[in-house]
Amino acid sequence: MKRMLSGIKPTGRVTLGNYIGAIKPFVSFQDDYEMIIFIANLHSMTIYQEPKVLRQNTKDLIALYLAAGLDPERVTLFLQSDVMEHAQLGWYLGCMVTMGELSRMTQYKDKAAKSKKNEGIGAGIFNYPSLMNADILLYDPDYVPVGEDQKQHVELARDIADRFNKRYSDTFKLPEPLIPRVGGRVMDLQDPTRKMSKSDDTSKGCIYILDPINVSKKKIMSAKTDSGSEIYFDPENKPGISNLLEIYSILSGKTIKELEEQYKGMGYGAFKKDLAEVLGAELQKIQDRYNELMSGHVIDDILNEGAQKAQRMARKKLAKVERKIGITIKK
Ligand code: ATP
Ligand code: LTN
Repeated sequence: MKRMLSGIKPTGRVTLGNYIGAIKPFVSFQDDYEMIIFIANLHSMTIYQEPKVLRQNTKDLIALYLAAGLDPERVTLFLQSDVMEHAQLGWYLGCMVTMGELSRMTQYKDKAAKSKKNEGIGAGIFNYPSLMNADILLYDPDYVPVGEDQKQHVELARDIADRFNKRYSDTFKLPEPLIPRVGGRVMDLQDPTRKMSKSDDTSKGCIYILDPINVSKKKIMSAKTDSGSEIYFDPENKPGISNLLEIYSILSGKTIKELEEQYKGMGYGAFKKDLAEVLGAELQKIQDRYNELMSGHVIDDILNEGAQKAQRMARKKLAKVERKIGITIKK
């Protein structure tokens, strides 16, 4: 069975972008792949997190993974901070990447541009890809399913793995990013030229999975659409409606072609109303299951078991790395 690995940061309330671009695909992959999924809480520290809020976001994220259908019997689910090897390998790999490579990462460039002038940019944002490289390379995954915005980081992990293998000897598998063809970049509903992002200041264009259902439906109804009234897929000239078509396609299981056919000759209003209903029904299912999970104690047990499994794999790989690079002096 091929192996997949991915992570999500507990940096804010989980959005429809995270759900469509990451969580929902993970659930569909679990039948055919060995999955390793973690909460990237070390990564969340690159931006200040209110401790109480971080704790809540972390719990929410785990419960949402499970509520969306991830099966802990088949998937290794854990907190990144429970497996110290991530930080340790991150250090070694950070010594193998260049400042130039890190400066070319668009996520760093975007976040640096957005950061407030007088506060400076935390070094964590710059160094972050090294930790992400370690997250990936510790487990030898074949694929790393991520949204479009993370492709560059996975490619860097591949380059660093190759560099290490050539400098020492074959140690890491070269991972491949896996980007959903539809839904890899869900756009903001009010500004469909920007990615829907949980750490943005405005929330009008962003749907949160745990928001009251009627609030999310309203956001769909007031999503910015384009001039003209026809419904067809054309991200360049009709970014608003194309974004809604992608969301609808993923939630309904229908192809974009089928949806274009179904809504031929109909206006934006009817289309949005149906999409709002489909979204509402999916969110309701997730929220019901989430509420059940949050009232029990299963989450702690699942995380303990996940951490133990992940530690076993990570320790083995780190020990191998440390032997190869000469850190270990025992034979
Ligand atoms: P931030 O906005 O704080 O950077 P984020 O939501 O982009 O947060 P993560 O929580 O780490 O960052 O993202 C988890 C996963 O969700 C990643 O695989 C990412 O590519 C995917 N993702 C995030 N936003 C979107 C989006 N708008 N469309 C599709 N996938 C997305
Ligand atoms: N950088 C990612 C989150 C992340 C990740 C990973 C994804 C951290 N480590 C390893 C895949 C594999 C983000 O910002 N969305």
